[in-house]
Parts: sequence; structure tokens; C-alpha cells
Amino acid sequence: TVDVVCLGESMVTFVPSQDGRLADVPAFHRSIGGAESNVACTLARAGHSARWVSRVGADGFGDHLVAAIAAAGVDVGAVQRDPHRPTGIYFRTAGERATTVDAAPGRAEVVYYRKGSAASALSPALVQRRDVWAGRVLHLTGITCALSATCASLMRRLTHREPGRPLVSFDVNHRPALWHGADPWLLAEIARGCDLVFVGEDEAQAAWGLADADAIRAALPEPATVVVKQGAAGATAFSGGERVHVPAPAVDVVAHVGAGDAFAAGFLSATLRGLPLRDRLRHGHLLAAAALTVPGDLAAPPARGHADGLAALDDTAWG
Ligand code: KDG
Repeated sequence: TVDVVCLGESMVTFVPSQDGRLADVPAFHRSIGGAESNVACTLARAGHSARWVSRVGADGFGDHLVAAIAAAGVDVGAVQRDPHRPTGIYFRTAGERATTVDAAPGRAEVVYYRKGSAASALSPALVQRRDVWAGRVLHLTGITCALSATCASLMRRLTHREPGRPLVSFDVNHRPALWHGADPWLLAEIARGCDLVFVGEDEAQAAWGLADADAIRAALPEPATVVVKQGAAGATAFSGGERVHVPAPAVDVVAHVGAGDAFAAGFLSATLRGLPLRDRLRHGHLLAAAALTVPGDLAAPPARGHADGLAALDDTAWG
């Protein structure tokens, strides 16, 4: 069995050649993005087996996405090609600045061209259970909930508690630009059907009006583990009766994009290795720090022995 199956839309991403408003950027270069494939790529580069399940168009952007994700060592054998719908693409600003498109202050300006994309047609009929239950972990995110009605049904089906399913991991990933007034409480409903939930304190505030880690755990009692990310302050995990807070290492942030995915990958990697909760958080922070200090979505994770050494530093090194 594969370690982790990640399901969700990936897009070709256009990264600007310079800082500033999208309105002023004259040129972009091609990259790839997609929260779930980011997690798959980071886990594969960290030595785990990972599969990405999705759909792309039968177009050049789809070819590029599949090739780039396969090149990271991810199994792309279950990716479907849609002859009628295009591969999604998106543009974002390079710097971290407030924007009118994505309401969260300090975030990059993001414009998606993904409505009617190949991945938005994902549905319970198109996704075989054997493909997504094949791993020890199935990793999903809330982005899929917002892509279409069929994607939302698929998310409900995949997070239904059933015997024999793998550990279901869910990163809330509330993207205001995708919700268009739709009720983001769907994200909480989906989270309740999962075993491991990642959520930022800022997004829980924006989506659900919940103020802090304890309020979030109180609203999500069902998942065995809930990890609340608190930005530069660190992260707090609740698992069984445990409540563990680990401060984040201080880094000079280049771009936030991809950091949440890297955190999830680090936490999942340590989970697959059976490490204790505190170490799972530390591995999340280490991989997030790597992603925060590069402009793109993906950073090479530190080698396992190196990451283990950093995670073993005593508390004084961890804030
Ligand atoms: O987490 C990074 C993702 O947000 C980015 O790669 C694009 O998947 C994406 C999305 O839908 O925002």
C-alpha cells in the first residue's frame, strides 16, 4: 500500500516577474500549484510513497502538471484526462499584500480561472474507492468543497465514517475567493467526518467566527486529532486528552503560499513514522519554514536525519 493518497485540483500557476499589483505585472513565469499535490510532492520528496488523484484537461497545461508532479516522485496513474474541460490555471502576486480579491489581509492577490475545469467535474461517480482508499492516509482539503456541487458531494462521500477506510486527513484551506457568499460551515461539517484536521486560527475566525484554538477544538470534537495553526506563534494540537503547543521557528518570510501544505506534509510524515504529537508539530513547522523561505509553492524538505536533528533541539531553540 501507498503511504498517502491526496485528492484535489492542481493548476498551472503564473508567478509574476516582479512585486506589485496584478494590474501592473507585465510578465509571469509558469509554475504549478494545488494544495493536495503540494502535500503529495513534499511527502514523496521526504521519502514516502504518495499518489495524487485528480482530473486535468487533455491539454498542454494538463500534460505539464502531470509530468511535474510525477517528476517529484508522486504516483499519477489514477489522474484522469477530460477531453471536454480545460485544466485550471491561476495567477497571484509575488508579494504579501492586502487585496480586494482575497479578503485576508497580508495575503497575496489571487485570481483563479478554474470554473468548469476538468477537476471541478470530480464526482462520486468518477472517483473509485479503491483508488482513494489504497493508502494508509487519504488527504483532502476544503478547496475541493468549493469547486462545484459534484465536488462537494464527493467530499461528503469521502468523509463519511465507514469501516475499513484509511486515516482521513483534512486541511480546511478556506479560500475566500472561492466561496462567493456560500456558507463555509460546510467546511466544519466535512471536518467533523475526518480523523485529522488542520486549520489556521485566522481561517477559523474568517469562516466560522471562532476566536482561538480551544474554541475550535470545542466546535470540532469528533476528529481524533485537531491541529490549529497560529501563524508565527506556532501551532496547538489536540489529540485524545493531550493539548500540545509548539512555537514556530522564526524565519524571514518570502511568501506564505505553500507553507500550510508543507506543514501538513511534515505533520503527516511524522504521523506515518509513529512519532509523538510534539515531534509531529515540530516536523510540520520545519517543512513550513522551508516553504516560507522560497517564493514558490514547493521547497525541498530537509533530509530526514537533518529534520530529526532539528526536531530534537531542546525547547529553548523552539521559542
Ligand atoms: O496552498 C497553496 C494553494 O492554495 C495553491 O497551490 C493553489 O490549490 C490552490 C488553491 O486552490 O488555492
